[in-house]
Amino acid sequence: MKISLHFCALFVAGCTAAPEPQTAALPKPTPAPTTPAPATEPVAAAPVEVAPPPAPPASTPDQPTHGPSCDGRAGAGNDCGAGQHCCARALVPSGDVLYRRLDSGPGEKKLVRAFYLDKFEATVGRFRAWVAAGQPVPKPGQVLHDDGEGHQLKWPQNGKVQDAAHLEGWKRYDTWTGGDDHRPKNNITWYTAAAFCAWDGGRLPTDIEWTRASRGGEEDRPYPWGTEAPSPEHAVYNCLGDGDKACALVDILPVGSKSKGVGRWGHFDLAGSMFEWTTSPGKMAGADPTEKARGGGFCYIGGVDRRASTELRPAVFREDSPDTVSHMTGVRCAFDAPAGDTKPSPQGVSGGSASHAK
Ligand SMILES: [Ca+2]
Repeated sequence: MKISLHFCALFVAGCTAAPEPQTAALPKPTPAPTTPAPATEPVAAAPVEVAPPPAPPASTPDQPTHGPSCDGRAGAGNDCGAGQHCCARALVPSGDVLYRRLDSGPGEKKLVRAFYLDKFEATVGRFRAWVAAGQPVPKPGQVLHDDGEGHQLKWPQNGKVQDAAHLEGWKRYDTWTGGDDHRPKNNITWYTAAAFCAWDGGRLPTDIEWTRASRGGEEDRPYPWGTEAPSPEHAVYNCLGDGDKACALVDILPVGSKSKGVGRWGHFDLAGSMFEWTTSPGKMAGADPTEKARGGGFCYIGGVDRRASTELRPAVFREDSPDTVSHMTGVRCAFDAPAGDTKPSPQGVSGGSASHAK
């Protein structure tokens, strides 16, 4: 099934005809396997170890806290989302979310501790900074996330990331070679995403954290921006990035292009653009056969597949092997919030991230 859809995508030129993962970490597309097993093993990068993340410096609305991924190059400076910092983070204050697999049903109320979340999906430029730094990866056994309740997520003994030669994917939609480093980086495995965030001083958001940001927490929004029906003003979806339904690389817009679709706490592109890898604490990374990615994708809806607009809802996810790469999947990093740091970000402040409560 996947194979036929894939070939359909190649020759009908419709990204939407291939909603399934492109399970090959190769520059050129190959038919996907019919089993969940990873199609290829990403090649291990040079074993550069991640230094312990530095303590986050105090930030102000004009000088957001950020890690080494924003080194000032294109797509990694003050040039994302109408002049905001590409590494700007916004606080998601502690509170509840109704967590449910689908939109129906009451859901299960979950308390989420305060955390920071990148306002933007991680750009190509930020990944170039990671490559320039030697593609650091965590040490085996390094704690990637501690939820404070006895659950830790650790980097495994055999954790592999894509090396620089394997960071490009299906050329047709490849942002790595696409010429605009303000686009979100796609074609990354879960491991590559997790290593990138760890190097940047953060981690992957948990699936529940991501859902709280996207639903606006207690407001339980049907869409990140609220209740208004989706339109191309809200999100990058349905291959409408360039205003035309034909699917192409130009439909993947620079991050932060849809200010009308910003979430309750200032996050862009929570619906549409890329699916974003998430995780759950309390295990060894890669121990589960699949990981979830939420909040995409730029070409997931419509076309041959004709999925409904409800696909922009926070409940939508894809579940892939952590070795999977897809032209529709990228990442947005999360960061632990220091104790007492609970003030939401001021909205509408250029480059703003949350102020740190003292
Ligand atoms: Ca997204």
